[in-house]
Amino acid sequence: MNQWWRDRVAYQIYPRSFLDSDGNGIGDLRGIIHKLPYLKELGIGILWLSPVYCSPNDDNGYDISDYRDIHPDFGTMAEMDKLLDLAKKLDIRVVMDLVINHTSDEHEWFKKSRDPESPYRDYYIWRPGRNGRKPNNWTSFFAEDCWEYDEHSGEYYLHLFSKKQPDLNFRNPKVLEEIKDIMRFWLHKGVSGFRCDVINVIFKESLEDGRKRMILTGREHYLTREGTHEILRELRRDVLSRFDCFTVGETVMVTPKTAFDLSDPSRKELDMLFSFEHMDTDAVIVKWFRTRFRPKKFCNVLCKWQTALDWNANYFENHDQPRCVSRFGDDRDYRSESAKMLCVLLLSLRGTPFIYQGQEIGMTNFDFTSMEQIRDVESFNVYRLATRLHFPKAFRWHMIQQSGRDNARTPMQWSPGRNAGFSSGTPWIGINRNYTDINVETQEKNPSSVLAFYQKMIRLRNKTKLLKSGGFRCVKIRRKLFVFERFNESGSITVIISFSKKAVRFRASGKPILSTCDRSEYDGILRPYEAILLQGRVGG
Ligand code: TEU
Repeated sequence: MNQWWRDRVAYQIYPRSFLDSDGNGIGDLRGIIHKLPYLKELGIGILWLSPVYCSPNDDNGYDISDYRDIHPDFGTMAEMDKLLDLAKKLDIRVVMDLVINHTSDEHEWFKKSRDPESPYRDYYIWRPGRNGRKPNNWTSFFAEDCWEYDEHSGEYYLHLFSKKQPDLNFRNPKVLEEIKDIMRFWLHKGVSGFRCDVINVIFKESLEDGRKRMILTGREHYLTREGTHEILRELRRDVLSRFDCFTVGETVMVTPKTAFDLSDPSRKELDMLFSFEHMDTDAVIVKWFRTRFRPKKFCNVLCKWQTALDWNANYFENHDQPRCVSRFGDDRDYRSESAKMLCVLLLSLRGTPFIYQGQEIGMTNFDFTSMEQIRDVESFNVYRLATRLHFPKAFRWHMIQQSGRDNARTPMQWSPGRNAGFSSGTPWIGINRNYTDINVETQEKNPSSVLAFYQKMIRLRNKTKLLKSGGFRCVKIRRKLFVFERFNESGSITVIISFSKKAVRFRASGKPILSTCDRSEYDGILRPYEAILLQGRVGG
């Protein structure tokens, strides 16, 4: 089957914060429909929607209570059908978020499973306590316990995420059949694939105690186990292979080896995956303990993955990560320059590039000043744990400021007008006050804006076979300089990236194809945060 997903640029929408059409302060489907032409103009070919299903929103939709219906805050199924129809007309392929490691505790299945006699009991992982304690010593992704006691049924249930996100039991074949039906429901509606949420933890090989760890005690019993591979192959065989679609897995803690086993075409499991190693280079042990960003370390990891896998899903930010211009660039003195540099880097790598909403205008981390402005369950749990551990208040807030997921969840900044053009009502979360300077409307009028550059770079990538399917070769990595080559039988392009706020010397010949500084010649000196694509190999 034609791997069309390798030729397109993908864009992720976090619907809650994208565009509110009815003034309830929450983004919705009609807002997305209204902006599909904007995405077409940007050059987008794949659109990934974070969950829009029914949900009590304990984890902003990643806790699903009905996989086959749209949350009223987002709109109706008729509007979803309209979105799919218009996207198809614009040749934008829509991908849904498939969150199957867990459901909401308000899903019908879970409510029924609380009755020990129910046929749904075995849809989840229920266990009695052990000598008055929890069934094992595992810890959760959200800095809390991962067993919740249910008075009604006298047992504990497993939740690797929040206690309102009970884990499904994939040892039960009925669960897998339910998931297949949900996938068929959306594929028959015309979606072109799925982003598979934490897909490599779904099969729990054992519920034995884990080796005590700082992070995720117990993970050796569920991280990328053979049972997960078997499930992925079965989903591909029984469902996905019958549709023109693809899957991209969100796969935590994968290595190049385990990533290969999950995503190499020969394995017939996932078509590609989001790895995390490059997103962990500026942290110690866990993302909450940030260290200084080191471009050399970051680029070495990028090179490692570019050569380890035949195909990567490349990303620098998403709804769980801080804004890349704040993290990997310089959002104070060189915001525009470093945002454009990161655009060239992301769109020149081999693999499908994923852009997150707002990244194309250089949106920055939030300017919040207190926990009252925070909305994310993960941040609340981490702040509570840090308080219990007597971390100083200033450090607790610093952790949230640097690493909290709400950095990426403030509303999309459409205009310098009221509420950044996001909503006529009160937004569900605060808007960054820099919206008066950083917004789509202002940048659409400026040919030197970050948005204008993203359009140029995406257009270049969409028409350049070499950038889409060419090979990758690392040429040079220095403390703040990254040079690599893309090549195929017809030629090569040298990509030169500076992470420095100073001028950097790097001798190379070749005609500039595109530069973040609009150059027609390259004189061997890179300006601050300049990125440039040169025709040909380094040194001619
Ligand atoms: O995220 C998986 C996950 O581990 C996240 O906690 C993420 O890795 C971490 O926050 C790193 O910043 C997925 C979804 O992307 C996330 O939004 C959900 O909260 C989570 O699964 C549960 O569904």
